[in-house]
Amino acid sequence: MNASESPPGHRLRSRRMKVTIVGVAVAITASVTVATASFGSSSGAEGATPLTQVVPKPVSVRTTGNVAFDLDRGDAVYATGGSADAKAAAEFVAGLLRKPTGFALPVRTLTGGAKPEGIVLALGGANKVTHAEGYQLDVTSKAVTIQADARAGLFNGVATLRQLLPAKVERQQRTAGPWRVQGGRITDQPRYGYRGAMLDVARHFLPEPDVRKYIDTIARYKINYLHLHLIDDQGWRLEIKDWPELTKTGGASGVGGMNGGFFTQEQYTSIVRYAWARGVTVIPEVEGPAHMHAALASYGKLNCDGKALEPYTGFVPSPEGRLCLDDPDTYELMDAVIGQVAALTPGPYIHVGGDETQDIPEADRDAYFTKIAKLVEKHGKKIYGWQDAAGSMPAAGSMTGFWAAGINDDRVIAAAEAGGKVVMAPSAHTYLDMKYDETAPEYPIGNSWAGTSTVEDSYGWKPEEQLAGLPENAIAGVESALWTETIFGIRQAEDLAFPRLLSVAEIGWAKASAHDWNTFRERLAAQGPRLREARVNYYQAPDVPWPLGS
Ligand code: TNX
Repeated sequence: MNASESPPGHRLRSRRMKVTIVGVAVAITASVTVATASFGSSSGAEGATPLTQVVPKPVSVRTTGNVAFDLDRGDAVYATGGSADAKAAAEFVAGLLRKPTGFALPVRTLTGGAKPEGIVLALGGANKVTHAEGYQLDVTSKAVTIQADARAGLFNGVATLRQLLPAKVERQQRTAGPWRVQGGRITDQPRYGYRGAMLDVARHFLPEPDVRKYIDTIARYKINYLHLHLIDDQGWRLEIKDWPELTKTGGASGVGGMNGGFFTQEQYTSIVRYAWARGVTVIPEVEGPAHMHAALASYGKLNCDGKALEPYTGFVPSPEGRLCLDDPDTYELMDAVIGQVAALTPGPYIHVGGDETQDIPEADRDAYFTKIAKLVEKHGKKIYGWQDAAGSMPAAGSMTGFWAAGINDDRVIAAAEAGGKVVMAPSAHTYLDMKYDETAPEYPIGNSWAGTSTVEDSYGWKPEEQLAGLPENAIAGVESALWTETIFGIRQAEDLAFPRLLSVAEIGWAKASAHDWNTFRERLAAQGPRLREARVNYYQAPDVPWPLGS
């Protein structure tokens, strides 16, 4: 519906009928009318979020001065006919908007001649967007049209639209409009195809609703991969059929003996589906050959001496958590785990760990990952591992997670030169478990071995400058990591992740020339009320000018 064309009195009249007995409310409504009348003639977009306020920053934004779109009761969400992807994006956006608006927002098929009123998800079409993740978003008085060439582009367009609607759109209860979007056009595509968020559910288990909430938030900022750290010394968090002790014994607790738990295969599948329905692909991590104390405590036969370890609840890595590298049982376990995880995961990658394996002789490390790589290939997936495993995994088609210079650098570079890709997750900037500041209110949550990290620190880095000699075209993208040794539950997780994860999202999405802390912190501040409305906990970092009350 048309904000600039529709008589403002129309909307106000119906609202006034609802509030006739509340004199004060009538007076407020009247004063809004005056405000709209006095400024509205020059701008039909009164009160709308500026198109420039999006995080991560879009490639190009053009505002059409006095045009705005108002989502109304009679509007629908249209999807290109015959496309399951367009329908999925349409269902997603309709599902988001129905609760706060109270509108029916039926999903309809887009037909050739008709001029739709509402939200349009158009796949393909005349104005081709050339990047698989790119989109074009056009706002006229009649419709918001998101055009893309592929599913991912549509979901990225939807993430942008969410931020252009008023912050109250994030509410879970029905709320009065207007649901106004500034007129104009955004044309956008990412710098990198990989924008990941790693979540450690092993150190302290985070149950399904917490993981879903995390997915909801990362999807708002166009993060397209959720890397789930499912296994570590302190906990085994995924049911593996025929190996019940892994979760019974290995999943019973976490750091400090707290927060045990695990996902059944059904729960894991439902997380994978939930993520995909929001444009996020799950990458499961099967750790090894170190950080495997939970498995070694679950089965005696996995230990070189045949005796099960006591479960480990310490904070630092277990000194005993190394698999028995020559034992066939080790590879029987890994075949079962990788096979089952691959079958449950539609995404292309399996992460195979490699954390803290530098003290394993290189030949042994190579032998282990050669066997693991064969299993990953046998089960139809691509291999992803921490930089410690670089050079031990076959380079072609692989992905390496870089977290600090000085570990295996030559092998990381050699793998990149031989066709492997590298994900940049420098711990000093992207490890979300680092404290913001030793004295900040969230203390004592968080680690500090990579230093403290302010929001500005999380934004102030360049992927191409982290490892001298790394070919730039080998960089697949960026990843933020939230390790949970110090974290209990989603509120603490969110406090550390937000807003810093938004910095990493922008570093990964926006082109290098667009990175600018001073304008970013303003756009970031505008996310405060949105996160608040969505009941996402975030740290009110002093380096960001949060609006009053957010
Ligand atoms: C490093 S860098 C780790 C994790 C810890 C984290 C704590 C890397 C691959 N591993 O095992 O949880 O530090 O900040």
